Amino acid sequence: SRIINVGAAQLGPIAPEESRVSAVNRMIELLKQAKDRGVKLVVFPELALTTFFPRYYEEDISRMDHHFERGDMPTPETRPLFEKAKEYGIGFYLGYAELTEDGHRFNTSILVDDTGRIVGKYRKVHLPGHAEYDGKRPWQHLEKRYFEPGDLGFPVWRSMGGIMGMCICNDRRWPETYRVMSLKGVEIVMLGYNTPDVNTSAPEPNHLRMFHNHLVMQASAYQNSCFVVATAKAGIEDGCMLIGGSCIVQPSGEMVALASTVGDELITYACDLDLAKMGKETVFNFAKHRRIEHYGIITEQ
Ligand code: CDT
Repeated sequence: SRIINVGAAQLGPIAPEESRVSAVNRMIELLKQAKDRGVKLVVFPELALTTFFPRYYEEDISRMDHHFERGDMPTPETRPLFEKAKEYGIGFYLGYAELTEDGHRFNTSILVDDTGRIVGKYRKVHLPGHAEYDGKRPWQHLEKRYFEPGDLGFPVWRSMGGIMGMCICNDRRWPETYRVMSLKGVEIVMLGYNTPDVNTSAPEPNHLRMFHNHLVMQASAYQNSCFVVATAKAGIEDGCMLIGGSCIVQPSGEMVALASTVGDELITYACDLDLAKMGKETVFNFAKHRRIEHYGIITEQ
């Protein structure tokens, strides 16, 4: 067996006026808990340093730039998180808004290994929501306004004894996300999310938000024989409720850890990566069983 102790470090709401320093201190507190529980890899949420700002409209998108990180990680405000994680020997996934030197904006996550080295970067591919102000919604979901679709694809990285992949929030609803990574052998898919408890684009009972959250990740973990470690930013942010439900799913599709609050909370599980290998060598042995001659339409317009 190849066991890696993994944590999903859920964050409660981050108010619009809350500083990055405060958000980082909250994450460091969760890291301390992770260390006490023998965790080696922690997943933090999407856009973990700020409030979920795509709910606000600005005509001039540069007026949102204070929510973005410029230049290389770690920034001065995030450096204490990197240092603490390195001291504890814990790797982590961190989501943040990225503004590149040449002016591109992405919804990004990075993977930092247990020695403090940044081993991977991912930029969100499936941006949900809309680009223009929508007066019919109680609040906006303007990811298509503030971010460009990710340009890095779905890489995987050999790190910390496993094959690691990342995606972000809405990506988890798309089977291609997992399949592309699992074709590269992914064993742990990490993701952070900010999911409002109301679907403002169509009438839908609120309870379906949590159902769909777990449905897609459990089905995808099974169909791709991988672990999924999913971490919410949860609770009421400036009047907008974000679902919790952070969880760890094993390759059988079973949920093996589940958050019980909508606040700062660490959940953990000892993931045996050989469980992922088993599925990849049997039912989901892609080389043996896929019938790609029938799949062509998937990559056509
Ligand atoms: N952050 C994010 O991607 N949230 C979406 C909300 C979908 S409704 C616009 C999600 O998939 O949870």
